[in-house]
Amino acid sequence: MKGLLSICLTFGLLGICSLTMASTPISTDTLYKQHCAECHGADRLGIMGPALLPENLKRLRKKSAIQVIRDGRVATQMPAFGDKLDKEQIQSLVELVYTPLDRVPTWGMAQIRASQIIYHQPGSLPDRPLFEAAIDNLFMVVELGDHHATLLNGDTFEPIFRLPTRFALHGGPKWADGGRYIYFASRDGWISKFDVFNLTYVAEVRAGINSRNLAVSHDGRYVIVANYLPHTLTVLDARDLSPIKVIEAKDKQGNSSRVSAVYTADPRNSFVAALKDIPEVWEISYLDEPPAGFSGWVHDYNQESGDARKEEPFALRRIQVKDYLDDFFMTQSYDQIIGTTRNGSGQVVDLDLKRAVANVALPGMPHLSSGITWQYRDRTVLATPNIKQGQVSIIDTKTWEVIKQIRTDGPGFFIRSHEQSPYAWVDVFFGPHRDRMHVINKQTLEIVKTLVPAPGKTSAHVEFTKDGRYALVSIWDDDGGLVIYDANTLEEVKRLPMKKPSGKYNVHNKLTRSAGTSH
Ligand code: DHE
Repeated sequence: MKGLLSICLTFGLLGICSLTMASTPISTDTLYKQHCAECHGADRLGIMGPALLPENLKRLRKKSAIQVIRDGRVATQMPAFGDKLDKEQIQSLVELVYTPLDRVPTWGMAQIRASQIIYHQPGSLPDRPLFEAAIDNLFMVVELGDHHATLLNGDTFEPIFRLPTRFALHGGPKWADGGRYIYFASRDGWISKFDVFNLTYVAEVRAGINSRNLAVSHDGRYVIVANYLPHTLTVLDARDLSPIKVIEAKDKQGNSSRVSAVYTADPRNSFVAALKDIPEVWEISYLDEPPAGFSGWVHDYNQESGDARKEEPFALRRIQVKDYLDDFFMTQSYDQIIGTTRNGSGQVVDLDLKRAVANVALPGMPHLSSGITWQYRDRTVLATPNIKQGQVSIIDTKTWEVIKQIRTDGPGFFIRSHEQSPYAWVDVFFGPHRDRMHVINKQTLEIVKTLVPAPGKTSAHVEFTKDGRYALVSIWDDDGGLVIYDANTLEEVKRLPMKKPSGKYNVHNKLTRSAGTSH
């Protein structure tokens, strides 16, 4: 283009040339490289953004895909391109992403195993921490700005160690073994196990090409990873991340699905996973002897023989649900899940009864793991913000009635509290007031204070210290940080500079399954 411009200038043909330049179509491949590849990958297999392949876009009609490119996608990092791309260019990109790849790379047991890196064999490192701090009040803070994480002393608020992470971590890292280890997951499928005592990674493996999240069984034996690409769940040996099993996410007819998310249901000794393209929830037992009602091996295979084997762990129960589940929370007793879909409907699914037992009115979609519960008068309520509308829904977990909608200054991602705190904190992640943080009184269900921790910068995601006395807020900016508040007086106590800190995770609150945070 530059060459053409200089010829035009040289020969004084600007009128003709500008016409030529304006009408020179930019190829779809170039458009994709310019606007999409950085997040979705040059190969369309996903990096920070999801994989853009027909098999992963089954639920998105082309008309909606055009809208997403033009206007952006609410509650994701997908921006609007309406001011950069014209109608034809958007249409051509849509055609591209619905075109199958010549070859979607296989990511099965062999590839996963080949990707495994063991830095330290299990049991080879000392069992005493290299630093002085109460282990159960440590925080891990994920800093998205430069792909690092900071291990923070939760008593002194002094950073202990800053570690590089894989590119674009997402979702909560999971603590294990009383805080000795923590497992991270990146959007491009890497799972990393970090030894907190020795301040070093011990193992890594790529469990998927485009992954959602990970869960660790409460007995500390297994890590499971939910994948968008391929359509699988990967089970790993928690000791060194060796792959144990790849479970294909398929219904009985053989239709495959992305996996929305997977969590551990500790009291049930099982993992619970929601499928995104099949209206089923799966409960996967991690007991050696699967309990009654579980069967498996319809679509999974064993690493050695390639055959299904009944006697292995990870037997499966399929629960049919009324609609696809994009997100879900579990109740504190882990017997019911509250599933939501992008179109805004909510359903309560009873894991024992194996069916949906109630509908919940949730306008828009809450972000996964955003909900918390507390005791309100004689009942337990569930509270969740909404990534489409500026409101927090307070729901009675017995009747599943919405007892209050608290209006906020904009849609929010996370609400957090602590058993010892009278307040719940909710962010305003989107819109002109994204620098605000509302504090809600848990007994009056009113906003009692709106904080602005850093004017003009998004403040989001709160986590409490072990005793609930302090609340840590992220300033979601490359030049951001943590602001620590006294959780009772709501006065600022300390500020720590960090690079776009996203979530932060306290050992005690996570491992004791505090009702004020996600698990
Ligand atoms: Fe998240 C948790 C899905 C967008 C930051 N997010 C989760 C989890 C899921 C999920 C499945 C639970 C994982 C876990 O902890 O085990 N997130 C989704 C989406 O579907 C959505 C809406 C679209 C997408 O991009 O995939 C989405 N999430 C975002 C963001 O845009 C955020 C704000 C920035 C980012 O990192 O991409 C974001 N998500 C987070 C964070 C958690 C999370 C910080 C962990 C919260 C916690 O306290 O546990």
